[in-house]
Amino acid sequence: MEQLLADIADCIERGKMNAASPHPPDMRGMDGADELTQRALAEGIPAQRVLDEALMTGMRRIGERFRDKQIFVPDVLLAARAMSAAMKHLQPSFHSREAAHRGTFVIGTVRGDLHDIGKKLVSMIVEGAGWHVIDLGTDVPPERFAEAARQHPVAPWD
Ligand code: B12
Repeated sequence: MEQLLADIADCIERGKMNAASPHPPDMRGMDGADELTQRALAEGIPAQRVLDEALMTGMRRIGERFRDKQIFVPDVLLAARAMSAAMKHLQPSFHSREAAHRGTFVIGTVRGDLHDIGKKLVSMIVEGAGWHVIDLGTDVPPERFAEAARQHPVAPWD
């Protein structure tokens, strides 16, 4: 179990998305973050552990290496792709069983900013807690946030 989580973290760090992805060359043909995350969940490892101990570990390491100028933007992009491939398998585990929605939650990444992994993660968890999420995407100007708030006014009982 520990080894599988460590392997997923390595795949994120090295940008190994799935078995079909040719990058990195020394991992060609091996399973990637996509397959290993599915395997971890099938083996009964809780989604929260996969997230905390594998995916976030890989992203933290990538962040440190990027900060220390050991790697560059393309490497980070590959890691982000691997992270997204893994995250989609966690979504059902965070999904709410409640039928009633608590309200509407508008989210987006501010203008000039393209980072969206944290936003997707927050959206997934908020949605799982019973909110209807409107994701405005990335590089969103302030007017679009204001417009979305106008279109989805807070209900008097909220
Ligand atoms: C992946 C990444 C990228 C990818 C993004 C891919 C994508 N699709 O998102 C790419 C390669 C595109 C990228 C580009 C750049 N990046 Co970058 N990137 C990162 C990296 C390594 C990881 C970010 C990440 O996804 N973390 C994982 C997620 C899950 O964590 P998170 O974003 O922090 O989100 C959590 C919380 O913040 C919170 N949260 C997030 N959103 C919200 C919203 C709400 C409502 C709430 C309640 C909570 C919440 O919850 C999340 C879960 O815990 C970070 C370093 C780091 N360690 O953070 C740098 C980092 C953010 N990047 C940085 C920089 C400088 C850049 C570039 C300018 C680099 C360049 N020279 O071009 C460009 C900017 C492009 C742009 N215009 O936006 C800097 C930012 C410095 C700063 N403080 O301004 C960082 C910190 C790296 C560094 N140390 O220098 N990057």
